[in-house]
Amino acid sequence: MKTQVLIIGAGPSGLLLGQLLAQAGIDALIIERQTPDYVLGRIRAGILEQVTVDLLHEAGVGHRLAVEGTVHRGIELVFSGQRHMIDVAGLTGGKTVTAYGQTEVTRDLMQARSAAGLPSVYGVSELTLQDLDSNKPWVRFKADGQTQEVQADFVAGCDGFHGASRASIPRHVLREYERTYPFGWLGMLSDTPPVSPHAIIYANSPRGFALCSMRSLTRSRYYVQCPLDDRIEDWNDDRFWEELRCRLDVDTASRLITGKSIEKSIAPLRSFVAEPMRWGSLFLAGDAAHIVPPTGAKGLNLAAADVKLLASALSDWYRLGQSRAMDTYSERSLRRIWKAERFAWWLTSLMHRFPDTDDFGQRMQEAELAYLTSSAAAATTLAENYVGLPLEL
Ligand code: RFL
Ligand code: PHB
Repeated sequence: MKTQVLIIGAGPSGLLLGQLLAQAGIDALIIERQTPDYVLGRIRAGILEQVTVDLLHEAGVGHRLAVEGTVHRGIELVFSGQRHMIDVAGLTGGKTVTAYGQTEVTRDLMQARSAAGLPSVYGVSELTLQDLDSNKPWVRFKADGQTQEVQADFVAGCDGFHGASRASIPRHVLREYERTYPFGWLGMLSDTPPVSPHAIIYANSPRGFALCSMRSLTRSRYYVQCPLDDRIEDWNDDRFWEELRCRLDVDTASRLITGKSIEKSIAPLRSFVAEPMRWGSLFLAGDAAHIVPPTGAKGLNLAAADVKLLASALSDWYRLGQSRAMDTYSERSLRRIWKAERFAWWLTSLMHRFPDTDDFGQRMQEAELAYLTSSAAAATTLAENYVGLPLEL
């Protein structure tokens, strides 16, 4: 079998790339290890930058987002037992973020793909990537018990942090930068009205970080920082709600509406960048190339930005025969990625309790938060990073 662009992974990166390439008249085949239901069952990101919202509209998958997404003009920071609003829109000339779950973005993209009759193969295994350093790369995989081979002009590695694409780049070519954090996030989803429907709440407390987010006006998403070796079984719903309450200011805690959880999961936190993002005919995008701790809500947004640059680079190649945008893809993407890495690392460091955070460390975090919420200059640096830096820097 042959295709122009073989996309590995049907997460948000792979699906959005497939959609943008289809609009540009470029053939693409998506192969995915899991089933569609499994992909849709992973509860992950919830906050979309304006750049991502615009891109989803441009890709023709913005109808439901426009109706069901909740626009947030600010965020709230809780520290020293008090809640403070950061007027993100006011500080960035009107830019906002939108609460709309990654599962919904994925569902919209999957539906657009199947409605257009575009090809995807789910449930692939034993994937190997071949001749990536030539202009005739090909892959072999198993699907429905049959071994298949596909040749392509280009391969897009959209297969996430644990995928096969990055692992196919020789060690001497790839440079990896990594930091792991000594705690995780315990996330819980519940069909209860969000405690703060108009702004995400980020809380710093001596007991650790907490986050109040939402998926809709009737579905909440909350997180608490937890030790990495905690297990889900250690956290029944009552313990979760109690811990969350303890980390919030009294007013927010008193307004919290609790209920039965419908999902709970523990995620480790990691910062990671792989350079370069291109090797021969292989291009990496999204979590395959970089990971940020979720504190800045940047992961999915960075993935969307990579895909935008990659789709337009591939379109320049097929439409105009120009390779310049492809040749500079890695460098241009990485410029923005490193800035987002810095922001996510900084906000993570500011908001969490580390094993070596002593009383002095706690007061330093609180002093920085007090500065952030009282200085327009400081608040602006937070706001402009939170809504997302311009696509091309
Ligand atoms: P994904 O979503 O991991 O998709 C990769 C896909 O590739 C498949 N795959 C393979 N397919 C074929 N062959 C193989 N060998 C394969 N190996 C893997 C996988 O099955 C999968 O379907 O990567 P992608 O598309 O790059 O998307 C990235 C985002 O998922 C990720 O960055 C965000 O979820 C991060 N994130 C957040 N990002 C935000 O922008 N805003 C947020 O509010 C936000 N919150 C979060 C988050 C991530 C979290 N966790 C669990 C890590 C909150 C959490 C808790
Ligand atoms: C979420 O809604 O899942 C969410 C929101 C903000 C973050 C991370 C996750 O920073």
